[in-house]
Amino acid sequence: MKILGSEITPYSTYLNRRKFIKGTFATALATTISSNVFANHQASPDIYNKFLGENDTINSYEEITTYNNFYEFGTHKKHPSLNSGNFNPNPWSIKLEGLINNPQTIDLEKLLSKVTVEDRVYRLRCVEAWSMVIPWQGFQLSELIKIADPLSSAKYIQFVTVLRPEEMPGQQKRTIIWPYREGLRMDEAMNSLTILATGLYGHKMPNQNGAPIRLVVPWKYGFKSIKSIVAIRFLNEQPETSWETLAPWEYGFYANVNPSVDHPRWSQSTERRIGEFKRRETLMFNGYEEEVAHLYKDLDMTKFY
Ligand SMILES: Nc1nc2c(c(=O)[nH]1)N[C@H]1C(S)=C(S)[C@@H](COP(=O)(O)O)O[C@H]1N2
Ligand SMILES: [Mo]
Repeated sequence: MKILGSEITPYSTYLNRRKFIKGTFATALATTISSNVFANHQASPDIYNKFLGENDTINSYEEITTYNNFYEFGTHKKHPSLNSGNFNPNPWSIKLEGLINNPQTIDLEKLLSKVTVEDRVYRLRCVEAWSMVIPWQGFQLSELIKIADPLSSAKYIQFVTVLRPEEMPGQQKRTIIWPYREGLRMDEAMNSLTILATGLYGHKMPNQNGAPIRLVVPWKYGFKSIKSIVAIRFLNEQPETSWETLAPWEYGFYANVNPSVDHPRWSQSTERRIGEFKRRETLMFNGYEEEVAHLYKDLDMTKFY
């Protein structure tokens, strides 16, 4: 696979890159992406303008791959990049189960031949009040849901991360209940913003970012975007999720980015964009209000945080 220059960027080039406006950068990026390993990958520069605001610049490859949350490899931001070298995500398959017409274990390569992998640049807002802008490659979760063909009784989806304590040193400690689990309501899962990402910056997904396939739900706090998924379950009840189980007063099932609902231990009204000094105002639904606000018109968002 072609190695992007950004992986070995000298400091001066890196500083220059940060100044690029999104349009310029997007064009350069799209050219590189055309050599992507995925045969069905479609690079489209327009997507960058479609998903980002005027003030957004894409974070560097270094930032995105060395400042991570992935407790399976440790609890510090540097741990995932330092400790994920022994994780081998090849080959990979995903079990589709529960209230569906087509239960199966689907090989990832086979799945990728059935879906449309495309570029999506999204803001990622962590509940810890930092954020980044990440150029993903992925496909809409709705495409996988169509393959599974859910029964009308399926109202929720649960996602499960792989359990491999021998390759994931963090799983040898009892920081959370393993494996990591997350969930969405069916309409959230079907929303066109919700993707399963298989790469970033034109690379296959790095281990520390959730190789080989992870969820990205850009209007929710980062912990909803579960990594290294091995099972997807269709359920008629709201599923248990790792963080809500651990501390329900701090982390809700919905976890919609909301500047007016604070975390009990800190404010959510502003955030630190990685690479910037001045704090930013946090946007309702992380700036994706137009696309998703209608999903919650009947929900008390202070109660269902
Ligand atoms: N399996 C798993 N998925 C996970 C996590 C984790 O610890 N384990 N951390 C979450 C959190 S809190 C965030 S902010 C994002 C971070 O994604 P990134 O490292 O690619 O930026 O991953 C989410 N997905
Ligand atoms: Mo997070």
